Formats: sequence, structure tokens, C-alpha cells
Amino acid sequence: MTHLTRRALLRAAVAAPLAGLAGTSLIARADAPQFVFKYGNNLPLTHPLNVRAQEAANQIREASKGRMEIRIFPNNQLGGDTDMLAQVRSGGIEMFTPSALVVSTLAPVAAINAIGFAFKDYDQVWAAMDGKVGAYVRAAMQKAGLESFPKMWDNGFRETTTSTRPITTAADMHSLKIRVPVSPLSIDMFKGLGASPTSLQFSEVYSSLQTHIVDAQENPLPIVQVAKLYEVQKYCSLTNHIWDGFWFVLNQRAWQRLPKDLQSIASDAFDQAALRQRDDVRKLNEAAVADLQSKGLAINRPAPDTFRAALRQANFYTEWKGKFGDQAWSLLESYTGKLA
Ligand code: X2X
Repeated sequence: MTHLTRRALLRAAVAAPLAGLAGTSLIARADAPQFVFKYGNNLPLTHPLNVRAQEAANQIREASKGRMEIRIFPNNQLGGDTDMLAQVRSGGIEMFTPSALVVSTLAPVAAINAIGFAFKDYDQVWAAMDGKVGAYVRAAMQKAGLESFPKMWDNGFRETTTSTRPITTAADMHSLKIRVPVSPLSIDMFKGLGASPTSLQFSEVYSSLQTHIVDAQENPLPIVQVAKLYEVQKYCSLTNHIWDGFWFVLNQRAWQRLPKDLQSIASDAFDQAALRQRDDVRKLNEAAVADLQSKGLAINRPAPDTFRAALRQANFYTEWKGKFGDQAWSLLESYTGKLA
């Protein structure tokens, strides 16, 4: 964005008369940033994603000597996920951090990390996403018009909360009215488990649980904490059914207009912040069970086998292998072991 920012214009307008320049046209202040990137996301300010993104923004301002500014709009201020995804493609905003589940509405293969029960642990997750699976997904996003930074940010392993009953086996999913993100894979997976899933933007989750439009939702524990979902849920079942992360995506034209030195300053700052954010989420997860129990959630740890069996029986794995294609699927399996 090489233009006078609105704030710079306002500042110039205010400064002009004082400087004895009344009557001259508006002048940009020398310290106004040349490049302003608006970054929207769907999470509360307290989530590590926002804390570490702000650090990256500060680092970029300093390293670029004020030439580049990142303005963060957290908590769905600029709209829900589907809106922000449209805006980052059109250039209404320059950056967005959608979950891989949500990116898949544009680049279908982006949902591959969310295949049910694919990853055993974080070692497998980061090997795959910092390695060949991530590279494959980034190439697909680029074809769909989105640039991205190399490092994915952590959302976490998704767990299931309900207001009605704990989930102990797949049978407890039967007809459960559960909210899932706007993502075909989530819908298909929960249908395969026997539930009645509905896609809603994250911005709608709290109120739809509160008013019982849905009885359940599924998200990593740090999200249950920062979005205060424990206020409107009773049970939390550690199903660990999907590992989910956020891609830092950028408008292609805005990225290409950025001089090479600023590209590398921004990319380095966000990738370094990503590593710290992953560490934050790991620590939050370690303390989350005790914290959520103290806030009144009843927590249980179901074994994964009945869920896996239900998905196999529903042909979930073979169907999604077909959708993602043999090449992507074998890349995933090179990290996770055989899935289908
Ligand atoms: O919408 C969700 O559930 C969240 C916050 O995990 C995502 O962004 C996918």
C-alpha cells in the first residue's frame, strides 16, 4: 500500500497550520509508514496468536525503521472468517490467519492436516507442516491467490465440549447438535461419527451455545479458555480428534509490491513469532485441564478407538484420500504412518 494513510493525512492536516503551511496541500509526514498492512483475525486479544503477532509487528516497525506498519484487528472486528478470507483475496485487508479448515474452502488440500486422528503428537505435526505437507499446501494456496509465511501457527488438538452429556465413545455423538467451523471436512467427519453438525463462523459460537442453537462445539483448550466457552458448556471430552493450525496468509498483490528487504523482515519476524506462539500454546495446554475444571467443566478422556472405527466404517479415510489425491495423501502418511 503505497499511499498516504488516513492517519498521516489527518496528522498533516493538523500540523499544517501550526507549521505555517495553511493553504498548501496535505503533506505526508516523513515518519509516516510507506507500507501499512491490515491484519484481521478471529481470536480474542488474550490468545497467544495475538500476543505474538503484536511482538512481530513491533519488531517489523523497528527493523524497517518505521517504513512498515502492521495494524492488528483481532476478535472478528473486520467480520467473520468467510468475510476476512474474501477481504484478504480482494485486498480489503493484507493479512489474515484462517484455520487450515477454513482455508480449505479456497484450497481444498489445506484441510489435510485435519484428517481425523492422523497425528500422534506434536513431533509429527511440526515435521509434516514445516516439511513436505506444509510446502504442498502453501503451493496450493498460492495457486488460489494467497501468499503465506512458511511457519504455521498452532491452534491445537481439537476437543469436544457439550452442555448435555460427556462424550465417552462414538455412540455418544449420535444426533449431537454440534457447531463446527465453516469447512466441508469438519461437516463430513462429524456426520461420519453420527452427529448432526452445523457450520458457523467462530464469531457466532458463544451465542449459539448460549441460546442452545447448538449443544456442543469442538476446539482446542486454549480457545475454550480465552473465548470463555466454559461459561456456556458443562462437559469437556478430550477427544483430540483433529490437529488444527492457522496459516498466516497475505494478499498476493500487496505482498508483491513490498520491496525485497521488507519481505524478508516481515517473513522472519512472523516466523520467529510463530515458534514462540507454538511454545505458548503447549504451555497453556499443560495448565488448561486444571484451570477449566476449576471453572466448572467436567473433563473426561475417551479412548480414540470407537471414533476411528466409526470413521473407517463411514469410509471417511478412503473418501478423503480420493479428494486430496494420492500424492498429498502419501506425503501425509510419510509422517503419520498408514491411515487408509
Ligand atoms: O472457528 C474455530 O473453531 C477456530 C477458532 O478454531 C478456528 O478458527 C477454526
